[in-house]
Amino acid sequence: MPIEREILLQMYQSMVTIRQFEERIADLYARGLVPGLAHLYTGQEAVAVGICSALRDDDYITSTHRGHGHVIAKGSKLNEMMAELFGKKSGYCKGKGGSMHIADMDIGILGANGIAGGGLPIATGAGWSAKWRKTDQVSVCFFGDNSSNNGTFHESLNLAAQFKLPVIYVCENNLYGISNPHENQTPIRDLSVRAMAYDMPGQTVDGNSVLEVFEAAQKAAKRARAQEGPSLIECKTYRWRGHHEGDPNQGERYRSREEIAQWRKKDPVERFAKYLIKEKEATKAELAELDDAVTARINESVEFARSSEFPLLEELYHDIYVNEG
Ligand SMILES: Cc1ncc(C[n+]2csc(CCOP(=O)(O)OP(=O)(O)O)c2C)c(N)n1
Repeated sequence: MPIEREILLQMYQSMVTIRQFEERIADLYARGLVPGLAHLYTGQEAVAVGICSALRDDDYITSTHRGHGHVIAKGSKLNEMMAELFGKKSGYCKGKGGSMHIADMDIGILGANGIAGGGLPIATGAGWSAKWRKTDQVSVCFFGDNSSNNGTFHESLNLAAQFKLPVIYVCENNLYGISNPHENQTPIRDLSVRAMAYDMPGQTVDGNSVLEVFEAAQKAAKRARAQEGPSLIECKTYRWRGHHEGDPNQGERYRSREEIAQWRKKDPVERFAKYLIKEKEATKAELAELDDAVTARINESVEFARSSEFPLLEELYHDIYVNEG
């Protein structure tokens, strides 16, 4: 079925927002304005947007240490995100969490997570809760190729398959775990074959094609809502920048400049823009206008973050423990 123009343009806008948000973070980080760690998602935008475009607002996602893309695609607020990255009081976690701790319960974002594979049991639990409550909500778990070697991956998939939980496991295979290439950490090439061990559908898709990812996500969401159980989608993609901004590896150490250049040619954002123009869904000028509107939004969020206050030292231990009394 053809996808409505409005949805296509929303997808484009979301991809551009992720790209621009992160480009700005790279710059702000280099200027020393973003404390802590920032793991950028640049190059992987089609995965987050393709998956989240198949979800409802009340569906759940869990995210990773490389989480800006996932949470923007699910609809998180840019001002609060930017302020959190600046360590300001007006941020999602009052400035005490930073890049890896964006959560927004109102729109089903159950949290980015600094623990590799940490989101897998959380998404599985959310799926179980939805099944119990008979809400037909879907729970999506984003995780990396390296994290799929953790015990949490196998325990979660086993549990979800056994109890037919409405979960979509989305493995973003960006070919590296920190500096360790895929072939040095995992004996199989396509991680989607692991689905077979848990009797669920497994599919490998081109993670740089937002439409291919979207189609796979729609199928998996339909299956989940029909109580038919979980699915595993592996998206092959690439991260353009180093593991984090303190490791701006651009080809000197564990991967070559040529490899990075090859993947940059497969830019998911540019590719989608070309598709929209070719299919006459938008003109070049319309897309440029959209890009400018996104830039204005990002500028606004930087201004919001800059002009916000840092939390007070006396508040250091506030909001850390739940008050059970
Ligand atoms: C349980 C745990 N083990 C190890 C680490 C250290 N660590 C941080 S990121 C990372 C690699 C993650 O690679 P992958 O899951 O492929 O995600 P990517 O960074 O490629 O997006 C590791 C091992 C961690 N954060 N948590």
